[in-house]
Amino acid sequence: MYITPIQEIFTGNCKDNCVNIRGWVYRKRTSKKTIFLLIRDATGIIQTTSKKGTEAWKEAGKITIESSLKLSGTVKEDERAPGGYEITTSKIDIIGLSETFPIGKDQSEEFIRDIRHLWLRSRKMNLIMRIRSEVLRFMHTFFRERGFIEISPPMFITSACEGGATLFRTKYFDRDLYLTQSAQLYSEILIYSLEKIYTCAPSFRAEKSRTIRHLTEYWHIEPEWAFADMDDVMKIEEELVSYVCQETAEVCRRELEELGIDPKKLLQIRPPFPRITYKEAIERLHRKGFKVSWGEDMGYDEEKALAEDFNRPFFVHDYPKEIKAFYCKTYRDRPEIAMSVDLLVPRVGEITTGGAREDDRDELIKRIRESGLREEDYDWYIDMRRYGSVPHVGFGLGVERLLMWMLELDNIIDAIPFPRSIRRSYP
Ligand code: NSS
Repeated sequence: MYITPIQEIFTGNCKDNCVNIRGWVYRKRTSKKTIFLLIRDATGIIQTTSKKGTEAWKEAGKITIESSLKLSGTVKEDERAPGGYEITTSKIDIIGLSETFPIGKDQSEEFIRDIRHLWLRSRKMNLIMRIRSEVLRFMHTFFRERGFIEISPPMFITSACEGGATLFRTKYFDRDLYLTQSAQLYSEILIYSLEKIYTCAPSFRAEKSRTIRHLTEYWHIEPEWAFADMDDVMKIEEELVSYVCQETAEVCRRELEELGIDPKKLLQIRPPFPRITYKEAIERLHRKGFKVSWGEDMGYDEEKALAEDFNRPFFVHDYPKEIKAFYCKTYRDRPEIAMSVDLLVPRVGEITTGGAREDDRDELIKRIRESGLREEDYDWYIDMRRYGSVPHVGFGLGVERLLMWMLELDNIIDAIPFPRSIRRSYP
């Protein structure tokens, strides 16, 4: 028996046909002569009517919100129905009757977080998860079309990439290891063989504060490639973000509109993105009344305030080396400046960090020592620089941060099915 996906009915191709659909009861309303069931499947929601006196009416009477069912009937065009089509029901087979579904009018944030396993059925989460899947696909396509090879990095690691403060330590047989914060150091190994690689994997950060843009487990897209410079990093980043926005606006138009997002907003995202130096960023912030001084890192408030000047994605580059990681290359004529670049977007702030990697062994050792790290923890990383070192670059993009911006989400937790934070690791 062919099961028609609900979305297919709205194409108009099923008009006056008998169809079978399968799904869950989304809403139920009873009038004197008709029971209206809104049925949802993975693809959409359709209204069905069961007339008094029929077999279908009896079953429709018994059925409860969120029960699963198979339903057969005839597709009718009807202006009054949501989406312009409804099904006149001839038969209902209840598959699994639902107890009283706890998500009704009470949709307070705390409650919804407690019952994530049920909230993921909501229309909002259905749409976000669909778009998330497509966004990931677009990113894979983008890199593959440019000759980048996907590699799978380890999750258990021996030393920090992004500082000890956010490392998760974990028992590993008779010793301790850490959960990865970034694939970067391992990706750098692979460029000596494959030249252009990327990873799509989780990263873990022991973020102790709860914010709207931090998770303890997030998905990280990280390309790394050889024979490239800072300009190449910014070019690829703006092309990637623009490509993902364009494709999403085209392919996910229906989902975006249902979420209340105008696809035109994403279509406007095109390269080149404005570029300002860290120095200029600090000057702009001073003019806005911020007290941040040269050498200090920018926080969320500063990033948001800067973003108001642009109202679109923009780069901040050339940071003081003290506030950037040990692996950042510095300018030979300006050793206090790191070749590091962040991509910032309105409302969310930083969505990527990247730049050039120190490729000189002696300079790298100096930077490791200056950063208060132990050389022996980075033996293999330093060792690579002895054998045909090359200028190379890379960056890391937080998938949930990107989605948070694109989909205008209030909180990063809605960009991932099972968000982890200091307080939440359930379900
Ligand atoms: O720490 S980063 O700024 N940089 C790195 O990890 C580099 N090793 C990446 C690289 O060059 N290959 O993190 C990169 C991005 C950052 O811009 C955010 O978009 C995202 O990762 N990020 C996060 N997203 C969600 N939650 C948390 N806690 C988080 N931390 C970073």
